Amino acid sequence: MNNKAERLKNAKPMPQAEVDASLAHRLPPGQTVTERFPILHEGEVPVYSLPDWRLRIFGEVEKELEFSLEQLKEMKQTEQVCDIHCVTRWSKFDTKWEGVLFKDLLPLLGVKPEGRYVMIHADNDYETNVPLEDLMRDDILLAFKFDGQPLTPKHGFPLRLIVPHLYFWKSAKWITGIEFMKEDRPGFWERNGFHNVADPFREERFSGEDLGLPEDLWKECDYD
Ligand SMILES: Nc1nc2c(c(=O)[nH]1)N[C@H]1C(S)=C(S)[C@@H](COP(=O)(O)O)O[C@H]1N2
Ligand SMILES: [Mo]
Repeated sequence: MNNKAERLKNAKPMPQAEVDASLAHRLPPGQTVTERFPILHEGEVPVYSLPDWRLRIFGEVEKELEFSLEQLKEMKQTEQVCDIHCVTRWSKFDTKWEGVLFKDLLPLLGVKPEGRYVMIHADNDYETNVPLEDLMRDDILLAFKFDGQPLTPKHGFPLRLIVPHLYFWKSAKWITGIEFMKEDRPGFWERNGFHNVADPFREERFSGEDLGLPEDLWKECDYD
């Protein structure tokens, strides 16, 4: 099993921070609220030449497509506020994002009826799988901005996905492609000990075995 899943399972319990009773229903089991914004990823923060940046659409589509940043920025931009939940047990309430709703992009993509599963491709060689049905929800965003500002490089500049109802590893930073597939296929963390679905309210952290214990790995990581 991958080290990260192993470390999470073996970590010591951490006391749950107090959360206001009116917000308690928004905090999934085993999570702690943080005001900060931890930075978590594998590998280096990618550096881009923006004129060359493309979002590639491929797999079960009528025709492969590419979108430039300008094309995506010319589309309708939507602002939304949502809660985010990381499998390393931090949750952050009321995060504000802005960008293109996936459901606004989808009609332009010519997806074949059999393309019911999606692999999100990102730098560096990151990938995560989400069923198309999940991405068709009203709150799935290809986000350019966080809190009214362009994404910082560490949080996914120029474009990241936001999938609020699943653990945050599904919200790929630095996205480069959207692949439509006939069959589901596990992404990077999904192949390395993490749950394929990843619903935080059902505590779907790990694949197979029982749930791990609370952990404080994220408290040592970078923030901004
Ligand atoms: N491209 C890419 N996206 C990624 C990751 C990664 O390693 N590479 N890590 C994921 C994980 S595990 C988490 S918790 C969130 C963290 O996002 P943040 O650094 O903005 O908090 O990004 C997700 N998206
Ligand atoms: Mo994560």
